Amino acid sequence: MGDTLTKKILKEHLAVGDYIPGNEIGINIDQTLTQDATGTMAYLQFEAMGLDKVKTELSVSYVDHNTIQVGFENADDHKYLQTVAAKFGIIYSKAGNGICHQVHLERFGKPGKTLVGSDSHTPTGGGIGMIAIGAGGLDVAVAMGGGPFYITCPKVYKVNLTGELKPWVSAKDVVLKMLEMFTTKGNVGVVMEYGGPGVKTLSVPERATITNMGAEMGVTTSIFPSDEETRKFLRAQGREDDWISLEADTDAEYDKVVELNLGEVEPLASAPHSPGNIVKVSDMDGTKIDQVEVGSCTNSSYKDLMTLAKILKGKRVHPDVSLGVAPGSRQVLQMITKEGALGDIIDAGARILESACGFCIGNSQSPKTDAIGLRTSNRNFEGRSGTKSAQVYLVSPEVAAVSAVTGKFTDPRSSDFQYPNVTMPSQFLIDDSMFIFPQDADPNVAIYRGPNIGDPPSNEKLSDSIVGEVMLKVGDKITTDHIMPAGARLKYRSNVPKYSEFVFEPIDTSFPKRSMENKEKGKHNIILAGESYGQGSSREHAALCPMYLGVKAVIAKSVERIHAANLVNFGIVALAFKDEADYEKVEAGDEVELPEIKQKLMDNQPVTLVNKTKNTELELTYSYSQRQKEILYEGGLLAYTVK
Ligand code: MIC
Ligand code: SF4
Repeated sequence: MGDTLTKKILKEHLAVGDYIPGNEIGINIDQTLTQDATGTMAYLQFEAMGLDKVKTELSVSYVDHNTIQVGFENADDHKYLQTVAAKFGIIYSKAGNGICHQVHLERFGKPGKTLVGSDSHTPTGGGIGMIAIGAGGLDVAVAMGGGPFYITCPKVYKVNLTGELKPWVSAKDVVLKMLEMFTTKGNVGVVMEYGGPGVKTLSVPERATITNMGAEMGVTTSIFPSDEETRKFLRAQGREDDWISLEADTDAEYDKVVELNLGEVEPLASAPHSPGNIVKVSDMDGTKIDQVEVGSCTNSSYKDLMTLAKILKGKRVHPDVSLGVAPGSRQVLQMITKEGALGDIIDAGARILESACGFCIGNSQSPKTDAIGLRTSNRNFEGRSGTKSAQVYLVSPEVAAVSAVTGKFTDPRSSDFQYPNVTMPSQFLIDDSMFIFPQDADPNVAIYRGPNIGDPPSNEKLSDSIVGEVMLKVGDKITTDHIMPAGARLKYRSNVPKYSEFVFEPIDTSFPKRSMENKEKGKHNIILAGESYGQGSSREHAALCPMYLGVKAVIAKSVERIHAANLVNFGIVALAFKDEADYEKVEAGDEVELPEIKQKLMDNQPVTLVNKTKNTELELTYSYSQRQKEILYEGGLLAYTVK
């Protein structure tokens, strides 16, 4: 029996454990990436490890999230990141150079390599044949220090692509179709491996759109083979030497095979408020819209923006619509500028935004109250746009562009617009002048620390028993945007005490104060949740800030992969109900105890939840590796790593 593509790469990088799906394995990491919003904490933690240099083949620090710079905080963070990069031998990508995933694909992604990034959309690199995985900043810090990165050895699903996309249907619709089939939950521990004759019909940036939004399914990552199309892309980026041919063996065995005929995909949209709420664009046809935003790491490539420009050429954005356009990278912006396409976009009445995350993370372009907005990004969680009542639909650049002109949701197939045929360039414009390459690590660089940069908070060791109160009970699919909002609050990422004032802000603004009061009384805080807790981003602050507020345990029906790892990393125990119906038997405000939890973990015994308010006892389960338990005993990964 042959190997899947995933197995080939993982086996070559295996550092700890046996390749048995479901087992914990440690893999060697070739490349890392960070972005500024998660990066400051990752580098503070890297500094705390006391190493003099990163140990990876390549590490890049991107500045793309917090580029608004209202107040000193963002700029302080950027300077900190720049000096840390110089000191430890990391490439620094300045603000304005573009969104980490798009830029990484263009300039550094290499087939066959492993990449771990402190951002959940790191799997974008799967479009170029990498095993690229999103993680919390602390895991990335450990990988930069040369430590293995731990994952559950994945199950591998094959998505057999056949046929070819019809005009007006794009890669975005393919991944929306995947989301319709697989939904946003229940895919933990899976890698989606694309194969079949349809692969060659998709360019690398189109493949990257698909692997990017695989993150919304909760999979470990998604990957495409590296073929002649990959070679063409790398050649056009002046990097043909980085190409290798890589594909699954023809007799590889998969845990599941699904068929997807590209020719049968039609324009789709994610309806509010989940990327998994898939509707047909044709069913939405005619709905009036207020805002259109084109950009984000999902859809901001040269091809995406040329498509937009061709559709807009000679047309006007509808008077009731605000169209914002954020090119994914400086390379894209330079190319559409030199080719005159930017002029067509401006002539049509678009607002040109910085090459950064911007609207996608809700730090700008918040729509009006009750607005209906179309966005080419990947997440439409309630309130993520900055406007709680806004109804955000996720669509392809084609649907976005046509609808911006008509002023209503429009299925482009039934419109009068001419289909824009965009060909991939044989040569991209290469100008790496907004990277700062450290020729070598310079131990003499002084690290700049503005007042926004605090120390990473520490935790105490796991106590023998957890005794406290259920501070909050939440339902299913709570995202990290609910736990730790970004948008306007993003600028406090480097200041944990301040950022902690906003934990669970969209759900219960009293949570931080109540939790802190309890903590000061010496009580432990416990969170109760439904299914798929911690969906979405990799932000470790969703574990770190609750830790700061004295949260010791999360009891949930299920927890998503990256968040589950972050909880371990910050010494918060995650437990599940043996019987899911028991979720109903515990309420916020209940006084509870997890007696002798430490000993129970050591002995592999089930944990009991003693509910003193209701006078009941419930059984809880967990599945931790020995390594994870030891991290929990130490109170988190940093303490475990430096001990
Ligand atoms: C996101 O899209 O939610 C983010 C902002 O990129 C996050 C990272 C963060 O919170 O800084 C992610 O996807 O991991
Ligand atoms: Fe940035 Fe949005 Fe991509 Fe997150 S999803 S990395 S905020 S563009």
